[in-house]
Amino acid sequence: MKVRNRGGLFRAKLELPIVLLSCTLFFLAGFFGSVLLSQFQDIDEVVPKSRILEESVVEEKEDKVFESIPNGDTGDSYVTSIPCQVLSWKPRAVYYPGFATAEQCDNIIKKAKESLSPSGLAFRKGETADNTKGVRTSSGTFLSAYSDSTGTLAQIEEKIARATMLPRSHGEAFNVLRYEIGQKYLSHHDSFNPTEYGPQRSQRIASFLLYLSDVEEGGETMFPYENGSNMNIGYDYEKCIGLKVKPRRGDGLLFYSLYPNGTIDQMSLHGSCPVIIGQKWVATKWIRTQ
Ligand SMILES: O=C(O)CCC(=O)C(=O)O
Repeated sequence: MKVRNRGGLFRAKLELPIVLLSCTLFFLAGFFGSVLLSQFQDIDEVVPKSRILEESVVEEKEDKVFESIPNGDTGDSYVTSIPCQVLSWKPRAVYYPGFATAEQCDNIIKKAKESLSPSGLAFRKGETADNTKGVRTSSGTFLSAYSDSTGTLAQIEEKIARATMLPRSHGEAFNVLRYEIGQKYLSHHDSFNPTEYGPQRSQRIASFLLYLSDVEEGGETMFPYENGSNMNIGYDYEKCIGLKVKPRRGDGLLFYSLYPNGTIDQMSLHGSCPVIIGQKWVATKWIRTQ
């Protein structure tokens, strides 16, 4: 009895720490398990599943080498791609990082410097140089591809035609612009509304801007009416608001002024914010219906 009692006491003494230890282990396992689980849930919340899917699809495509198929007389026998980012559907605006090389940008600036003069405007009925002073304060020049012996403008023109699938023959000559500190272009449409400008034989469908320089501060291309914003507030055309695109040397920006049905997209209103620090160079290619 005595022995049994001592053994029982010993077991009783041992049971309590074992129970405590087991409880502690269960608690710790539960605690760390829930912390780990909550971390995975956080990742799911930050990166929605659809985006993860999209990214993996894009990655797969990037790794893949696409095989060409038989081409038509005017097509290519090889597969190419021009990297781009859709910035907006309202207006339709697409960004093309690295569209031109630094050397191509320098060639265009060098050529443009030979013939810069104050930028002009197309006047609405009643507008004159006097009453539109301050609307567009940059300097600029028109350069056609055939006037450029380096071949740079022809290469860029060809690439723009591929990006837009609008033939080179529909493009106006490049309008190369230089904005110095404080210079700007107030918001405007590139298309010409016949009720303001009179009947139009051909209309500007799209504009492709090739940024030829970085700008330290300011000089963004802005779309104040992006996605319908600021349209009903009596927008002050001087104001630099809405979707803003910061110029970066070699990058391109395409936007459409007309809807596919040929009417003017009011949300394509755009302008150049004043340059605050630095200098802005940009080459604009306006593309027309004919
Ligand atoms: O310089 C810019 O960013 C805009 C130029 C522009 O609006 C134009 O050339 O029509």
